[in-house]
Amino acid sequence: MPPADDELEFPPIVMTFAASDPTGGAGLQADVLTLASMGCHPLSVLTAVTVQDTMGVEGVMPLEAEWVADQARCLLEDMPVDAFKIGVLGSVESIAAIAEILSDYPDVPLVLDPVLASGRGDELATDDMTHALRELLLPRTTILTPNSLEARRLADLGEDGDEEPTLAACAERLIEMGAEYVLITGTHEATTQVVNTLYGRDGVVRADTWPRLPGNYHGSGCTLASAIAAMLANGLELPEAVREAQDYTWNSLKKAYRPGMGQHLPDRLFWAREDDDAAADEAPALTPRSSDVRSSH
Ligand code: PXL
Repeated sequence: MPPADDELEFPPIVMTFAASDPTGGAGLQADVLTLASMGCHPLSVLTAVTVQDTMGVEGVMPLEAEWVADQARCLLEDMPVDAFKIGVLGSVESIAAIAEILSDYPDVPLVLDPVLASGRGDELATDDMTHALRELLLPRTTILTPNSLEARRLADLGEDGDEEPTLAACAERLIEMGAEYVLITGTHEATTQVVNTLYGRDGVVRADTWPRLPGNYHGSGCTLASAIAAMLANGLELPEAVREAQDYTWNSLKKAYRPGMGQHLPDRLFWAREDDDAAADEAPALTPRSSDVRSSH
């Protein structure tokens, strides 16, 4: 019997390797929400479990590398994957196992978000893991998405007198180490606007300036990296994927909410909540819960 039409068509598939963040703000949950919101089917490979709330990380328990590898292999034998995305890695052993798996899929783009610490400063990678990431994953990376602090730490250029290395020098070094493109986000820089710069082998490919938003956000990096993976899986050229993903991320941050006592969480479904008359005719808009309801905490 020929396959039914609905068996022939399905959304692009993105596999994410990430740690669980039970707040739903960052990590695996952020990736799944972003990928689904951008029209992809997410496959999730858990690398570690964290205990955290919107104020900070209380614990991290890496999964055994064998369990990480088995989750990925099992899925990859069953389904075609259009892009990979990597966040928190858990352990040096898991980095090695993931690198080995990726080497079997050389044509599938990889978005590597080098999560070294949470936005609140909790360490999420050891020095050994940073070293393994440089050695084993950078040479296989299509696009690396560090913030400026991560870019400086990963490039490890030292200081020239009192001068910090420029972000352009860090990007150049990271590309020398094997990444095809590096997108350095400027949220941590002391600038009135946020400038995100995409570097390729020939230097700056594009620089996008965004109005700096007032909140303190949890999961913005995961959202951006997943959104890039989603756009690559949808077939966009890399500079265009980066542009679309930044736009999506900025809008999700603009509509972020603060359900707890700590950081704001991006609203990856902002577009579904838009109270626009045309959409209201077709389906009821999702109504946001007023943050005032819980302000007495
Ligand atoms: O935002 C980076 C990040 C990624 N993954 C997990 C996290 C965090 C930050 O806290 O907890 C699981």
